[in-house]
Formats: sequence, C-alpha cells, structure tokens
Amino acid sequence: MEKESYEFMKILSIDDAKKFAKEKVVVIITGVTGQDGSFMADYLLQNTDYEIFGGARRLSVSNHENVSHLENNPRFHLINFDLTDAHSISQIISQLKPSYFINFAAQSFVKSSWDFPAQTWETNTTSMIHILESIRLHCPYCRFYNAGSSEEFGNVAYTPQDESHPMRPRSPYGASKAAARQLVKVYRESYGLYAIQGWLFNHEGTRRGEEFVTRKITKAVARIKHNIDTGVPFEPLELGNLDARRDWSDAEDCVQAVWKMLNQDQYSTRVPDINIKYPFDTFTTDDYPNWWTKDLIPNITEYVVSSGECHTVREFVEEAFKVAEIQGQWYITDDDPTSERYVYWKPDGTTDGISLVKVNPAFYRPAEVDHLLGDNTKIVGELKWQPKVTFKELVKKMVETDLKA
Ligand code: NDP
Ligand code: GDR
Repeated sequence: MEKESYEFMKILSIDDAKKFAKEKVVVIITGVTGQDGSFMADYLLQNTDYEIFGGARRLSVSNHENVSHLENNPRFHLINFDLTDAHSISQIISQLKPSYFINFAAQSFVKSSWDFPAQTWETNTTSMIHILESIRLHCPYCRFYNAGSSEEFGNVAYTPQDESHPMRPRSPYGASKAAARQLVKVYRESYGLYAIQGWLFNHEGTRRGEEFVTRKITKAVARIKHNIDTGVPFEPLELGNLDARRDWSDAEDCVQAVWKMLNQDQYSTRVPDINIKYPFDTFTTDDYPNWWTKDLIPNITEYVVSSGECHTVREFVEEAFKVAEIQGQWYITDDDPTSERYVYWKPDGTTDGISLVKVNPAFYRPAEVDHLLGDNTKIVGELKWQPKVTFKELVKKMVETDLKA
C-alpha cells in the first residue's frame, strides 16, 4: 500500500493492515498510546525490522501524543483495538496472525479499580480469554506477553519479593492481574503456547500518566517552580499516603526486559537454541503442539522486573523539589499525619511558610500496598537484563522534562 493512501494516525482498516502484515514478522502492541506500549514500539522499531501494529481504542478526543513522533515511520501502524470486544480481538488476531502479541492495554490505575471493579476485571482479566483463545485457534506459534504487576503481591509476606512470592492482592486491580496470570499459565500448560506474564514493579518515565504519583509530583514541581520564579501565588500539591514504599524503575529499561522474556531462546541459558524462524508461513496444525512443547515451553519462565531499590513517596517528593532547586522541610503541625505539609524554605534558612505539598485524605486508598521491593536476581542472572537508570536519574529526567514543558 502506498504511504500517501492513508492518513497517519488514522486507524488502519483490517484489510489494509493485512496488506502490511503479508510476509512480515508482525508484532501487535496493545495500549500503544500509553507509557509502556509507546516505549516498546520505539524499542522494536529501532532494534528489529518487524512490522509494528499498535492497538488504540477510539476516544472522542484523540490521545496519540505518545506515538505522534512515529508519524512518518512506514513500519508503524495504528489499528482499532478494544480489550472488551471479543469480536475485534478475534478479527485482528485471525487476520494479522502475529508472531508476537504484547498486551500492555489495561485499566492500569489502581485507585480507579475500586470505583470500577467490574470494568477493571472485564478489561484486565476476561480479555485474556478472548486473546488466548484467538491465539490458540489462529496462530498458536504467536508469543504472548501479558503485563503482570507487583500489585499481585499486595500485602507482602516477605521482602524483597521474588518469583515465588504468594499472590496477596489488595485491590480489584491486583486481583484482576493475579487472575489473568492464572489464565496465561493454564493456556501455556494446556496448549503449549508461549504465553507469559512478568511481574513488573512500578516503572516511570516522561510519558507516565499524570494521575500516577511520580508524574503528579514532577508536573506539580514544574508548576510551582514556575510560579515561584515569576512571583505568582500557587496552590500546594495534594497527595495521599506519603509513607508508601515503591520500587521505581525506568520504563524504557523495563520494555527491554519484556522483550527478553519473549525471546528467552535468544537470551537465556535456560532455554535450548531451537532456531526459530519468523514468519511461520509454513505453519500447519500438524506442527502444533508437539513442536512447541518438546523443547521450548517447559523451559520458558516468568520474571520479576525491578530496580531492587525502594523509596517512599516522601523521598520522591524531596528529590523532585531538589532537582528544581527548591528547598523544603516537612512539618507535622499536630499528631494527625494528614496534617503533614512540606513547606518552602528560603535560601537563608528561614521559611516563609508557603506549603509546597499537603496531605489530602481523599488520595488515600481503601486498602494500601505499603511496601514493594523486587528481587531481580533471576532476570539479571538468566536474561542478563540490568536496570540502567537509577532512582535519582529517573526523578531528574522526569522533573527536567516537565520544567521544560
Ligand atoms: P498506561 O495507563 O500508560 O497505558 C494503558 C493503555 O491501555 C493505554 O494505551 C490505554 O488506552 C489502554 N487501554 C485501556 N483500556 C483499554 C481497552 N479497553 N481497550 C484497549 N486499550 C485500552 O499504562 P502503562 O503503560 O504504565 O502500563 C502498561 C501495562 O503494564 C498495563 O497493563 C499496566 O497494568 C501494567 N503495569 C504497569 C506498571 C507501571 O509501573 N507502569 C507496573 C506493572 C504493570 P487509552 O490511552 O485510550 O486510555
Ligand atoms: P501504583 O502507582 O498504585 O503503585 O500502581 P501510583 O503511582 O498510583 O501509586 C503509588 C503509591 O503512591 C501513593 N500515593 C499516591 N498515588 C497517587 N496516584 N496519587 C496520590 O496523590 C498519591 N499519594 C500517595 C499510593 O497510595 C501508592 O501507594 C502502579 C501502576 O502503574 C499499576 O498499573 C502497576 O501495576 C503498579 O504500579 C506496579
């Protein structure tokens, strides 16, 4: 198909998509408008010659900013995709017959999962059945990744959490991901599918959604910095639980871990090299499932992906203001922790009492995951993955980006 014949960011019809998919290695990335999906698209466009189909759902207002830089990339295509529509999932998988299906789409905001528990389940869990059934029926050679979460560990039994940690979710979101994991396991073991779900701990970056605490902080720091510099009064940033501890990594590092998990035969000493070739144009049902189960599937495994370092929300706040060269000091005005404030200090060591941050109980959750710290020993040892960006570098990158904006 000629490039001129479609308008970029216009979603491709399935018939047009099929033309691009012909005789190419096809990778479908869902949730491509989000943080991880867009970083994964960037990574694969730079490091493979595969054809990338990004799944985006129709919204009344377009939200394609995270992929707008791919406008002129002839190997990147948007397709209509909604996790809650079994028909569209089946149509896409049966027509494009992908070699990889990377599912980043989700109702990903933990706090909203108490407000929309059924929608969270439908999106994050029921959809697994639609995707896995379609892969089983139409392209069982397809390698499938589902985005698992440290939220599955929830009310943790021990620290740091590794791959053997029990599932103890604390939110409808955590429960939806834990249940999805069981479905992925069942399909892997029943049908020999290369279907896996990592446990990714929190990961952040310059494309992080603004409701998540890190981006909420860095955006607010940029706003406050601007107001202080221009002498304009400002409202403080309002946060919930400052004592929650998270293991924060860089999202661009993490998508590389996902790709390694999907290609364990290339990266791992655990899996024999079985010389897999793409695309599987010679595939017949006679090759399946024996060819897959014989060497590969028993050896593939799922991994924790984390930085191995954890910090409180309070520490993230401190670091972010430090990057913006704003001095602050915590104050607790009485015994009520919700009265806590982070107050602006002038360079001469006196405070003029301006609140930079204050606690608002509305941002607390019905049940909290207090302490997450991932043990990344297995992925570092077996797949040679390394988190490259440190906590301080991550905060710096996010604050500086928001300051520029
Ligand atoms: P984002 O919230 O940035 O992106 C989520 C994506 O899912 C968006 O593109 C969104 O589309 C899409 N989406 C939501 N509902 C549907 C639907 N019904 N049909 C199709 N698409 C839908 O999340 P992240 O990129 O941060 O996370 C990616 C995945 O990894 C998620 O599954 C998340 O749960 C999981 N995860 C994330 C971690 C993190 O720290 N970032 C850690 C562990 C797991 P739209 O833009 O239209 O809303
Ligand atoms: P989380 O991320 O729930 O860990 O899920 P989030 O950034 O929303 O919260 C992290 C911690 O910060 C505390 N917190 C606040 N959170 C938000 N959003 N807003 C606030 O004002 C605030 N104040 C304090 C929270 O209580 C929490 O303890 C993320 C998502 O990306 C999931 O999709 C993913 O599965 C997990 O990480 C691993």
